[in-house]
Amino acid sequence: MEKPRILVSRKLPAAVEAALARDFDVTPNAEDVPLDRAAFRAALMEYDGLLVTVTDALGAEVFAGLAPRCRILANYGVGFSHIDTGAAQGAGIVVTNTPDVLSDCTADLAMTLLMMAARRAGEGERELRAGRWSGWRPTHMIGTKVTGKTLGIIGFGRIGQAMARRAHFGFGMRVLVQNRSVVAAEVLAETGAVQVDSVETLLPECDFVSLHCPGGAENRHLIGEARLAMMKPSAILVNTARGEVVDEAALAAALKGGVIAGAGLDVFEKEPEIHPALLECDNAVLLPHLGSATRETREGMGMRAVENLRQFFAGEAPQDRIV
Ligand code: 8YV
Repeated sequence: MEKPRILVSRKLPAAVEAALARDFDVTPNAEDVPLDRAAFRAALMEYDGLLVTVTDALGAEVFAGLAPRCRILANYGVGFSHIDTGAAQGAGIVVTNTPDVLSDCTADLAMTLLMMAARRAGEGERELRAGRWSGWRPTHMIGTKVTGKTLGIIGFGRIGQAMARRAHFGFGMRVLVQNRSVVAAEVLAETGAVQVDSVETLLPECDFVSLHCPGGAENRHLIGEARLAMMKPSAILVNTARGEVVDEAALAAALKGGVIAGAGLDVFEKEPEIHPALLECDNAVLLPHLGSATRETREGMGMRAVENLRQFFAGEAPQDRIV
């Protein structure tokens, strides 16, 4: 039997490309340049499956009017707001993602951003590298203590829960969570968290707020001018979820105007473009979407995507099917 034809949209870790090649007729992306809309439309007609990433804009227009050969989009990543899953489903295409394997590393990075913003690590490194450090002094670059403070977590899925464990058991933090559904009592007990009824209840209580909800239209600009104003002037906002969850223009204005004290961002509204006003904020720590960027996790994500493809083409239900 012929192997299914799979197009891989970006260069993947070598171990993942080797695993894919065992079971599939793979077309890799050796140049590692993102495909455009026309290339995706052509690929949908030529391949049995596509392995895609967050840099692939797969909106409804990509699927419009096609009767594709492609039957599965295996997304390399847990977030899938770059895919119009309804349009994919309408074209007869199954969509899968890669949960679990990236929860620890993404939560580690959220904690990294929280610590960097609290302790002004980005500012300090910039000062030192620029040759501007004049030496130790009692009042130099004073940050804020993390241990024992209150952390608010918006979105309490696997990554939010991993963040809560780190904050509560590692840093003795009080953890409040807001989630669209009721979180089971045993999950709250195991993560040291307390659920509150709304974002509005959570924000004024917290010294740090970390976003772990999905992106997409439903959460677009969940944090904007009005909700930033509900936070403490000393508070720090962390976003490792999706850029669109935060109104970047409003955030930059809040950081400049002292409405909140700092921010740590790993995701942006128009990646890889960064809002120019954010670049002017010394109290913002900005990272280039590194949440899952460890060797272990990137390989784990790849193996999980390969497993979804294998299951699908073996006629089984892929374990991480979204639609
Ligand atoms: C991935 C992410 O690297 O999994 C996600 O949702 O944001 C990242 O960790 C990215 O999505 C790769 O496609």
